[in-house]
Amino acid sequence: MTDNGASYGLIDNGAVAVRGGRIAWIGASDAIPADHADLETEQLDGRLVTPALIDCHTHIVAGGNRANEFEMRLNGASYEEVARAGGGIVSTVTATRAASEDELLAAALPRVDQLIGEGVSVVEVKSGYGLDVETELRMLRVARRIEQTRNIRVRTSFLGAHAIPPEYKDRPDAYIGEVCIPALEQAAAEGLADAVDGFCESIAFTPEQISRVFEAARRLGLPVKLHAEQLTDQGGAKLAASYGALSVDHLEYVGEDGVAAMKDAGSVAVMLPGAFYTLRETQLPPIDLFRKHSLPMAVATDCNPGSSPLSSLLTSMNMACTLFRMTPEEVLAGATRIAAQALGLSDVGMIKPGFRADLAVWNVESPAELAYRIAFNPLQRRIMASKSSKET
Ligand code: DI6
Ligand code: FE
Repeated sequence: MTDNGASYGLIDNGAVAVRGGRIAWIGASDAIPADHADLETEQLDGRLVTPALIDCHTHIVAGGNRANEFEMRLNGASYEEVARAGGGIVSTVTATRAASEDELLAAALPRVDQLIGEGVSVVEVKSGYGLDVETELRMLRVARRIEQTRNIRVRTSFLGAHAIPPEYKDRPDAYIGEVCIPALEQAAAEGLADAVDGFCESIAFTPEQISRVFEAARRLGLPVKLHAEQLTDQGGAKLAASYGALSVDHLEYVGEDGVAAMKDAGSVAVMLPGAFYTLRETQLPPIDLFRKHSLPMAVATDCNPGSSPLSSLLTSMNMACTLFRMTPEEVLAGATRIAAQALGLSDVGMIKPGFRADLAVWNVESPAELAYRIAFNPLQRRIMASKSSKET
């Protein structure tokens, strides 16, 4: 899966040597170096081995669900009627505020387990349904507890600038100053945030408001990422790039100037076809522009109760092919090597000496099968050698 390598970097009849939870060697099975002869061997019987998958964009910790408004809309209710019935993102905020840490954890785990069952080794988890200091921190604590409860690695993103809570309606600037930035400072002080995210959109925050949050992130030494150009072009990609963003996510409405700025900044474009599908969006992200600028593309679930109630990364990969016309090789890189880059991780997402030995073993004949089937999971097993052995 290296950049500009052979197709998928595939090795026929390959072997991988693992020591202390790290990849020690990879090559042809008839060429295993003598210094690995002492290792216990395990036959995978011709199965495909890939890096374990990485879901680099989720809102997997959230209270309640929005099946009722899904049903209301399909029975003809208007957006206003849904909103009046307490629907939309605010309903998830209300349910999240009302839930205890244990309840939020219990609700998240079945979704996490589905990802693990598909060979996922790292999941990114955002806050953003608390929108008050206490609940934003609670969401991040739950995210950390996922890592203690399950054999998976978690990266957290503070997303206080996700929506304007009802008590700050029409006062977004006051929300940023009085709630969002203080919550971020506290999250950073408690080591709860690995990155800082925001939602730059006509229905959320302006570039000016987001840049106040990013200035705070910079002071705290935290990397940034941004939901941008999902519904309209607000110039969010350029703003995020000016802060050296790890990734800019969604991007259906991004223009070439935003793409070029992201390329210069080394940012990843994160594709979220689950939200595109659920919202029945028609504006496609400009995949050809990303290719033209060699902008790395990741693929993630955006697992959330509103716009993407999806906890299958394999399905996201299928959707990215069928809806966005990405290639099966692009989506596999997008859910491994490039997803790692989107999280600022440099020792996962490839099977490479020194990298963590987190692998997925698949019952398929070719890698394209991973993205080809719909709602079918060919995982034979996931190997998480790096988490089970002592980290050195
Ligand atoms: N973009 C989205 O699609 C979700 N958040 C975001 O920033 C929507 C979240 C929700 O509707 O609950
Ligand atoms: Fe999102």
